[in-house]
Amino acid sequence: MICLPLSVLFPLMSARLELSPGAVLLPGRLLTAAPALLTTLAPILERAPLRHMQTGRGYFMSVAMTNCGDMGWVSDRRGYRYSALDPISGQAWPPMPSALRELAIILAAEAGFPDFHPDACLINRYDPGARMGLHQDKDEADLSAPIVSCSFGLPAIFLWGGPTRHDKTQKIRLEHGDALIWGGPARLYFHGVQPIRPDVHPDVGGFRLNLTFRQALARP
Ligand code: MD3
Ligand code: FE
Repeated sequence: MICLPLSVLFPLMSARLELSPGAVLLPGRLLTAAPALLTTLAPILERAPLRHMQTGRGYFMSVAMTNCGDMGWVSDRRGYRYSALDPISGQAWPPMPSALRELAIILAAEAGFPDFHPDACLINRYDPGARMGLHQDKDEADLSAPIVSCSFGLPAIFLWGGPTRHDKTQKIRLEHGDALIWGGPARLYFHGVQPIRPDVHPDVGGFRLNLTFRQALARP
């Protein structure tokens, strides 16, 4: 009986692509964990349902969002910010499940950020046609902490540019099970997501889910 290492049989599971300094893609890194991770979301979505948030300009986002953790990212006519309370329920966001928190910490460490303390997890659901325009993530207090992103379900074309809105963008396909960690010099790069093509993912369904783990609050 010939026994090959898993990393040889499944090279995807150990691949590590540095997109730019501090931005690391781990393709397929979440494939084995995906079913258990997605299971932890059900009670969160019950207590803090996905919703289309309004922007400062009065439009509704095509991506449906909610949060878990001590803090959650919110947008309304007053703008973007982190809030300890879900504006729909007036209650705290559901706690971040320890399995999710520990996973995010491991992924950050694998990408070279050994001191990550996520206190917020933004949950994005993209139905077919949903997109995210080019933006920066800069509402977090400590921009030296990375953002850890986990993609599930339908694939997306992720766009990433540079430090200004006008920098040329590059495209990368994010698939079910991919982890992407953004930190270091790339932390303030503009990025977005092209409209999701209608299709059905066999395990997840007709949509894309993206979890982003963030350190929203400054640490003492
Ligand atoms: C690059 N989400 O929620 S995740 C967002 O696929 C967001 O749902 C996208 O952008 C999504 O803010 C992209 C990958 C990601 C997350 C944070 C970043 C890329 C980033 C922060 C800085 C630069
Ligand atoms: Fe972002």
